[in-house]
Amino acid sequence: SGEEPPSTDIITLTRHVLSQQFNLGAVATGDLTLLLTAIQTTSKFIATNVRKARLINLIGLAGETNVQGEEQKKLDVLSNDIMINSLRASGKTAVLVSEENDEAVIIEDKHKGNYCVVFDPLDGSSNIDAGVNIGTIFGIYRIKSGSVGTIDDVLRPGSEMVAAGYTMYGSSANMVLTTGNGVNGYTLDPSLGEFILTHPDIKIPPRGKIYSFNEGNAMYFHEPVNKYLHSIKYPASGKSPYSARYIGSMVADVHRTLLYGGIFGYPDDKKSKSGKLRMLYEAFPMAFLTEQAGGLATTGTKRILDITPTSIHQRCSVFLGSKEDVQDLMKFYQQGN
Ligand code: AHM
Ligand code: MG
Repeated sequence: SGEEPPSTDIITLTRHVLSQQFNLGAVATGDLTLLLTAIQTTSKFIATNVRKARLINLIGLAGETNVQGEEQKKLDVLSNDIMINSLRASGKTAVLVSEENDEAVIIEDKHKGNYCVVFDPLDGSSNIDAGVNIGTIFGIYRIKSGSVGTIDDVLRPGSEMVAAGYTMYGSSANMVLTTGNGVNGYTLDPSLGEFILTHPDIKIPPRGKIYSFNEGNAMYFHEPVNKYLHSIKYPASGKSPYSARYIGSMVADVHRTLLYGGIFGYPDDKKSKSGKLRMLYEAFPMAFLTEQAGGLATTGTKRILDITPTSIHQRCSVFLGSKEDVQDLMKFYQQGN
């Protein structure tokens, strides 16, 4: 009896990404690995502060002054600041787009690198006060050759992203990442301060049993969506209806969809003409991860990753998940035409 000795061959995120980059041979300079190291640091910082916030009641105090007379920052502001500072300091970025900033951040020459990062520093913030899972979402483009770094480097189809991922802050912090060669999940080991490979080569089941929509919007949904939802709630006799699961935190809803299968949707509707989710830093990264895990991501009629955005905070309709479930949904759109 007694404890098992610890493994002395742990695969950290950095080791894993480096090994994948080695396989690319001459193409890899290590720059992407360094950039991902900066992103990991921001996720560790945010994970720690999400936890602390619950203890020291940081939440909701933005704008008020504490005993030292310093301004308290809300978690989303804090998360945005750490990301901008770390990404700039990495020396690997040229353009940053954040949900928290109206304008893109163009990195000055001294710190300029070859990558552009689009991100939502803390998504699902309406869930913070209830302690529900929240997350950071990011996508990475390489600047176009010859470019000095402008918003044109990010107004490109999602299919041109070189990497994308998210970190979910829950009972543990989980980072899920693709560099275009499958999807891997890593869990933060707080004692080591390292993300460790825990979910290698994530594949979405081809069909699931769960649907994840804010069905409270059904009165606004377009007909194909309501017909699809009806079909899974009232299936042909002998079949079981789907289960509903909706957290309202995209990272958590997509994380469950990647692991268990099923369909997540945030459609455009009669009220929200372009839907709610942001194309660059919500839809694209999640669509990239979903496709890399063997699933599909569509607006209902178009592959999400094929769209070319025309502005950085543009929204789009999103359905993603198990291949067969998303195909079933798309059939209702085809019938509607
Ligand atoms: P946010 O960026 O303001 O946090 O909004 C994005 C979030 C997503 O995490 C989630 O999928 C969606 O909004 C939920 O919206 P709703 O509350 O309308 O269902
Ligand atoms: Mg968001």
